[in-house]
Amino acid sequence: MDIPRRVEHQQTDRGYVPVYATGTVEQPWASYSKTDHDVWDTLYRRQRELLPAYACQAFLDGLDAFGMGEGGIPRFDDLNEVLGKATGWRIVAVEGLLPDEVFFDHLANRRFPVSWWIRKPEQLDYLSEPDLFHDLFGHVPLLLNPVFADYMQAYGKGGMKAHAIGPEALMNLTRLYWYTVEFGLIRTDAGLRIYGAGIVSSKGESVYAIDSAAPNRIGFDLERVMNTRYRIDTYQQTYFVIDDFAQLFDATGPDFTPIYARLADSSPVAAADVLPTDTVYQRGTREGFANGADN
Ligand code: HBI
Ligand code: FE
Repeated sequence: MDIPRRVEHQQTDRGYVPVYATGTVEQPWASYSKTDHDVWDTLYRRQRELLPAYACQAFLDGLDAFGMGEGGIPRFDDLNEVLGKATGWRIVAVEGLLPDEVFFDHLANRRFPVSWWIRKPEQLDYLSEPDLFHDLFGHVPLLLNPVFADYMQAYGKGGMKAHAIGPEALMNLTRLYWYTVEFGLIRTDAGLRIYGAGIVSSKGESVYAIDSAAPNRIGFDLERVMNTRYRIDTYQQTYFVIDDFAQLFDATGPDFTPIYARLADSSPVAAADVLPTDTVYQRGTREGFANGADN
């Protein structure tokens, strides 16, 4: 892909630094190279083969409803036809990670930002920021599920409020996103399954999150999740398990302000810890856990 990612220059205390533009763009579909399409096909095929045994049915149904596996990078306009009719959500193409308040405003208005560029072949198994495959394959299929789609909008509205309250509230809310939308597990009759985008878009973590004896798997509790630190550089040390998407949506019902106030007085829980009050599906062996700072 030879299209440059748009940057703007921002005045900061370190001087005039380039930052990626935060506005939406048109998906430059005609400019994708054969390599770009091949990267999509490789990643899609690999995950589509693996996930029936690991992902929840709602994710698999969403993937098939979009027909994302027809070959080559899907056109956002085609997907928006399906998405708009189903839950009123729309994909918007962006340069990459957005400032929190810009991101929350998109979610609050049923717009999901998807990076328009896709990783290089040499980045197949890891890249440091969300690309088109992570955002489109990982996040968009579940937006066809009405309850999850409502949760994502409620989350965005909560984000706008948290942003107005301050950084501690924002941290609590970012942890909620991390342990649900990105790395969440859900109970099913067939056992625990994945719904988090960060897991389903990763071959290694899809298997690890369900099969490994190393991580904890703990029942979802809103305040426990908001108060738990996380790792951004390794597989998760703890996964939180919801009973169903309604539990997530219901959790966004109450006003979070008193919760933020309570959490401000308590120290956060380390990513690897298990509390006596936890509903424990698995107390992990912690084998292979890297030491070092949780986020
Ligand atoms: N921006 N484009 C994009 N995609 C994200 O997933 C994203 C973001 N900005 C902020 C962010 N996620 C996290 O801070 C969430 O926890 C809100
Ligand atoms: Fe993501």
